[in-house]
Formats: sequence, C-alpha cells, structure tokens
Amino acid sequence: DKIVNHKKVEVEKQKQEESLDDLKRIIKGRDNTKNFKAALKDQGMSLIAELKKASPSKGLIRDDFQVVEIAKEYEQAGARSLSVLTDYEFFRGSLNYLSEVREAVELPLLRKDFIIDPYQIYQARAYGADAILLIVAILSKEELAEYLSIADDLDLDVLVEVHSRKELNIALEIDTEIIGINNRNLKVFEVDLATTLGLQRLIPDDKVIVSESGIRNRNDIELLSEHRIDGVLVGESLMKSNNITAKVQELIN
Ligand code: IGP
Repeated sequence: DKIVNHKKVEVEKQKQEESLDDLKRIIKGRDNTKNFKAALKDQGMSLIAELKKASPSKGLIRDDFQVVEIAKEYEQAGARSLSVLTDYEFFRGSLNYLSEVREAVELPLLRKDFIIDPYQIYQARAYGADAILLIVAILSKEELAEYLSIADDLDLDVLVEVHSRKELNIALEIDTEIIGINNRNLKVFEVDLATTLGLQRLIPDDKVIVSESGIRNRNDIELLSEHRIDGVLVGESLMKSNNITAKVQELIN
C-alpha cells in the first residue's frame, strides 16, 4: 500500500516532465522488441539475471554497482535475459539504467517495477524494455487484463507475479502466458522455495513458469529442476558475488 501510494505520486510527477505523447514519439523510433518468452523456453533452466543495487529488506546490496559492466558480464556468462530494477525509492534503481543496458547488450530486458498505471507500460517500451512485470497482489483483475492488452499492443511480454493460490487463480483467469511465482513473502520478506513447488503443480502445461527470489546456489536450482520450471529470476545472490561469471555458471551449467 505504501509502495502503491508512493508510485501514484511518482507517476503523476513523471507525466508532467514527459507526457504520454512524448513517450509514444520515442517508441516510434525504437527497434522491435526482443523475445523474452522465447528466451525462457530455450533448452534447460533459463536464468533471468537481475540488476539490483539495493532492496527494502537488505539495504544496499552492492557498493560497486556499474550497471552496464555487470549487464555485459551477465550476458557473457550465459544469462538468457536481464531484469532491471527501475524503482528508485525502494531499490535505488533508475529508468536510465534500462536505456543504458539496452545500448550495451542483446538480451531481452524485463522492466522490474511496481506498475500501477498504463503510463508506466509506455515508459517501459520507450526506455528499451522487452517485457514488464505485473504483480497480482497490487492490481485488480480488470487492471491486469487492461495492462496485458496494452503490453500486447506495444509488443511487450508480461511476467505476471503471484505468491499464493488465490493470486494464481487470478493469473489463470486472465489470458497470460508467463507466470512468475515469487518465493518472497512481501509482508515479512521471508523466502521459501516451497512456494514455487506448491503452486507450480496447479499451472497448466501451456504456461511458461518462472521461480523468483531467494535462489542462492546449485542445490536450489537442482531442486527446482525436478519440477516443470522454465526459468529462475535471481538478484541478490548474483549481486553479492565477487565473481559474477562464476556464480552465473554455477547456477546454469
Ligand atoms: C530477485 P532475489 O532474492 O534473488 O534478490 O530476488 C527478484 O525475484 C526480486 O527482486 C523481486 C522483486 C519483485 C523486486 C521479485 N518480485 C517485485 C521488486 C518488485
């Protein structure tokens, strides 16, 4: 709630500085999007590597946050796509990180933020995203359906994030292809991979499934690999590593 209210104020300010028409003009000059969904469906467990400088639960995660350098290292090491935190208030992210990373790598990019207004979907596309995150916990079913259709018009893939059975049912009722199961309880910040294992069984075969948060090592990946999971979204354990290449390879090779 605190987050949603903050975002509403932030978005109103942004609209003053850069109008929806401005964004639409920028989008006209953008290249076609890259296929985030296809990158997830590639052979084996796909890694979405996250660029995350800080978080509400951990504070600053990485001092030396050179976003472009880290993005290139992720790509070289074998990540299939990247997640870029664009929220400043809680994660010390930036929309500029998104456009800078867009210039530096070929991988599909996910805009990771709290989307609560259609304006932010246009903004994602204008700044170089190929996919957006929609969080079921903070949107109504009507908003989810509306945002999915806007994303579709802009050629953006959508990762729909759920944390409970109730949220999953909503995700299954709207017409979404990619479902993210967040292992982190957003109220107490605890992570439990059992969240993925429990919900994954309830998802039809034609959906793409991503497990998000709290994935630390090879053991975690092996546990998830025993189930029908297409990809993992990993932030903190990569950002905390002093050898990012080695950490990526531990997770996916
Ligand atoms: C990454 P972790 O535990 O590997 O750093 O988690 C990602 O799942 C997490 O950053 C995240 C997130 C979110 C952040 C998942 N859903 C929604 C902001 C908003």
